[in-house]
Amino acid sequence: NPKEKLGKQINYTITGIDAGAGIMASTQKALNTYDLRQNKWQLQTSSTAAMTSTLDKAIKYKQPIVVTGWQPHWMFTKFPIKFLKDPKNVYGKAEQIHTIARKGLSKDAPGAYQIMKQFHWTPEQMSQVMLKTNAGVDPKKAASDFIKQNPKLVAEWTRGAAKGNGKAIKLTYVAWDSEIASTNVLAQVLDSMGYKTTIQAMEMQPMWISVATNKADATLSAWLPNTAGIYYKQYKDKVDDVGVNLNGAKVGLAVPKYMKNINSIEDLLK
Ligand code: PBE
Repeated sequence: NPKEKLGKQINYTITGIDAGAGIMASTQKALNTYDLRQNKWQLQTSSTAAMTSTLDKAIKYKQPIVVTGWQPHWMFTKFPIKFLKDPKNVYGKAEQIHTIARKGLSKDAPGAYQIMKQFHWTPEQMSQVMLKTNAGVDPKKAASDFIKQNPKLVAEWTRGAAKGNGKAIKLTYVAWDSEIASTNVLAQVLDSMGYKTTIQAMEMQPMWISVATNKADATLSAWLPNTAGIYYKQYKDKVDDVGVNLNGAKVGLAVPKYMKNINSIEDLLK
């Protein structure tokens, strides 16, 4: 019934993703900060795949829905959705994605370290790879296509870096679409410079632990300052923050654009 309050129409439910994601912790905070919890709102745990499929269905039938949303991600390309304003700044403004290496990598593999330092790209470039993967192309193939199509960029990433001569590099990542893209691209760039790179997907906490305890060489999956902030705070003295690999990421709540009256998180109480 479209005349009902929004909350009632959608069972006071925000459709979320996996429990370990930073965006879930931020959304729990938002439920408190905006008094949503008091007003019956709750956050549903699911997965990125389930969330985007629920969103897809809602949009097909023009039904209201509120989801945890972030960029870069193909959801903003495929679906007509908008971020809700966050006047109390729970999610933070822009996020950067950082490359985090184990301490000692710069000495043990200076060439690989230099490539990691020089590896950064734009949300548009990352989205090209993500959209391909979302369309069913194997992530490795999507990454190698990107590399073939962007020789100048790859030359900037590898400029002046020492060759690997078969040295093993272990990258760890969380299997988000964005990091599947960046990790596969960097792995192939490292291999093209003579490194032997393996990539391993993990949950967020084990990933940070493996870099902090020298079990992995690096990760490209650190959304900061907010989304992975609790892990960064915990491990920052035990890791090497190499730098930003992507600028202009964003995290928040999102709704379809046809929800014209809902433009801010505060509007959820309407
Ligand atoms: N994400 C994508 C992650 C960071 C990258 C927004 C789902 C998170 O919430 O932890």
